Amino acid sequence: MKKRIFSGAQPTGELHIGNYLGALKNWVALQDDYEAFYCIVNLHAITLPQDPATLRQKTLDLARVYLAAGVDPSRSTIFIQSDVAAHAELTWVLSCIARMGELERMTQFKDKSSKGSSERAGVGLFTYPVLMAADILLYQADLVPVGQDQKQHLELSRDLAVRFNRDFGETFKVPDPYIPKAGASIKSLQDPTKKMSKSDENPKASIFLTDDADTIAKKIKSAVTDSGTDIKFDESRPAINNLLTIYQLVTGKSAEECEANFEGKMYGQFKGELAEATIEFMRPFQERIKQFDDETVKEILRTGADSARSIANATLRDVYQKTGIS
Ligand code: ATP
Ligand code: LTN
Repeated sequence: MKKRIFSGAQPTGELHIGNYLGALKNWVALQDDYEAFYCIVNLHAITLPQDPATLRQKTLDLARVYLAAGVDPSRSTIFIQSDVAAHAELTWVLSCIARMGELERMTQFKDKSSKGSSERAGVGLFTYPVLMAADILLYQADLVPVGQDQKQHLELSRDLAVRFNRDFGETFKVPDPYIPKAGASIKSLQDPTKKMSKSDENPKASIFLTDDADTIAKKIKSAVTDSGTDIKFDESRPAINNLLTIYQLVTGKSAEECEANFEGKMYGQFKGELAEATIEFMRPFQERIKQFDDETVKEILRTGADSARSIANATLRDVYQKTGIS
């Protein structure tokens, strides 16, 4: 029996190369060895205000991104979170064993709830990580491939699984995170101390998956660099470190090969080669994304929801049984 993986992304904003290199790329690689579930987490999306028509469109667009990136619906299950009601139901049960204190410590909540004032923050934003735990635990996932920013949420999922198992008997698999060594936190091109983010108001900070060749080249050219001239992996020079990490991941070269390639070269030449390699890397994805029409995508999502539902409902039934809710 293959082990299971579960992951998801929110259908908000446009995906960037950080999402691709930190998450999607690994989703595609892992589907060879694991039984994979890839979810479009639209219930998470509404923890911040969304325009309904845009959300509906982005949900479909994100499924198209998964497919174009290489997630194969004949091997992996792709589905929309709200199509499987068990996600919301298990969230309620888990929220009854989660503690205020552990949710208050989540750094994403602190960042997204207008800096420190929880008075006006949505309750959904606060309980966001509990919904994420429900996503994962419903499928008895062994492994969860995510970027570094999700590590803390994953630890909470593990804690809730252990607590439930202790209180009600063995029910959930305790999932392990899968955080890639390189690419787990791609930084903003304009401020390498911040992660590249969909919600960055400066469009030059991120390379979006839909950017054309010219835009990619311009963004890389205007990326900030550090003082010094060496093009080497060096944590103390975060800008070059970030650009070199992108180069390494889009070319598939080893760290040593990357450094050797740029020995004695100037930043200008490095950026030129990085732009070229990034454009080449994105090209097949950008060709493929045009191939999936709405009807095909909807059909894949319907089939995906059907198979997800049968697994999720079995776990939920067990949970209700054990907690006396039946
Ligand atoms: P953003 O901050 O860009 O809105 P998010 O974490 O809210 O990102 P999702 O689309 O839900 O966005 O994330 C999908 C996946 O991409 C997650 O596994 C997340 O960890 C990963 N990810 C997000 N940003 C980066 C980044 N800069 N580098 C590497 N991985 C990232
Ligand atoms: N919070 C995640 C998205 C997400 C997720 C999940 C990832 C929701 N549920 C379950 C892995 C497993 C984010 O990246 N913003």
